[in-house]
Amino acid sequence: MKITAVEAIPFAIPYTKPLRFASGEVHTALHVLVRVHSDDGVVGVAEAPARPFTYGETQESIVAAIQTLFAPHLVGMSVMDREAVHAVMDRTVGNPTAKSAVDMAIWDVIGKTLGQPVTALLGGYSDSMRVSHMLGFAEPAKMVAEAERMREAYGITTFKVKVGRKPFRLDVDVCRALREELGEEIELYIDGNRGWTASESLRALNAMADLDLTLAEELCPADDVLGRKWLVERCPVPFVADESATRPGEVTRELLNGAANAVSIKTARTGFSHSQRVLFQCDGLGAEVIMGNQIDGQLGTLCTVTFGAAFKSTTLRAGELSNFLDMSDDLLAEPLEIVDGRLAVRQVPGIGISIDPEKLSKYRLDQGN
Ligand code: MUC
Ligand code: MG
Repeated sequence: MKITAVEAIPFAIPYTKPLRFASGEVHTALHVLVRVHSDDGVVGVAEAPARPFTYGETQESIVAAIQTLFAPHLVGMSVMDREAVHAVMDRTVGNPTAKSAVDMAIWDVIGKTLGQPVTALLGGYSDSMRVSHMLGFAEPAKMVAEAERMREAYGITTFKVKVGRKPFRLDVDVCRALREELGEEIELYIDGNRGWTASESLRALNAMADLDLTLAEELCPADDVLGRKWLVERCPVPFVADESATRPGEVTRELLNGAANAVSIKTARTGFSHSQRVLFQCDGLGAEVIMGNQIDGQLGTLCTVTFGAAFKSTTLRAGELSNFLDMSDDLLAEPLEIVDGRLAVRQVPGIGISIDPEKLSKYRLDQGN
């Protein structure tokens, strides 16, 4: 079970509908496919999405970190020695998606080697999760139309609305239009990606008091320390830390400082190993969790549901598992399917990622394509 090679393959797949939000926008999935090979001939697979606006990582920096900083030390280590693998990678600060893809690819090797689904090794709680769809910035009528299409085509009834533009009237109007057009049955929550100030956030929350929002995520920057604490004390629903709580230490700090009382878990940035730490911290402290989306492709989404379905507390809320639907294509040989608003885990050894070789050669960027 020794690691013999770690590959980092950059690829680019355009979005048919770019996702826009307060801290950036994504037009092309510039991701890195990570493959960990073991001496038993097993190959584990995962992907790292470059999110420069959130973590400062680019596609090039992810490839470089894996190839030059991590791989030379990982080759020769056992895939079972996950803590030792992390100790090696954590000598380097940052690079969360690069580290997480390596972590998840290693879990994939373990699952395939043992003949067990990774979701079962992690916790085995459920076989699927309810899906929440993120609605990126657009004109209010377009955001309503997208939500209607998602409900119609996939049975999705939970929506995370990107806010953080102008609270009055744009963001508030979008949420109101969604509630009025889609009715009482849908669940709505908001994510500001730090776009509002603390006082704007509270005004907007008050203006939406009748809309039955269920969560508020990163409405203002966590670095506005006093303003953020003031807001969280007054927020009528759980306040979710996303980009302010990207690793276990930050999660503890944000929760104990009163800067949040719920946490978004993203396997793209904490893999499976550190997502466990984040989840168990939250469980122990009594903070709610939600499985978030790092604008993942199908590989990343499969990793999210693999983790999210494995535990009770991650299945209490719908996971953000549908934005791959806006990509023009993907690398998976068997595409993911959302049916009746749910996404199933794959009950096969490993994570269940099988790469279509033709698609990989079409989209990879490292072979003169
Ligand atoms: C989200 O929940 O914020 C957008 C930026 C990012 O870091 O993740 C996405 C979705
Ligand atoms: Mg967020």
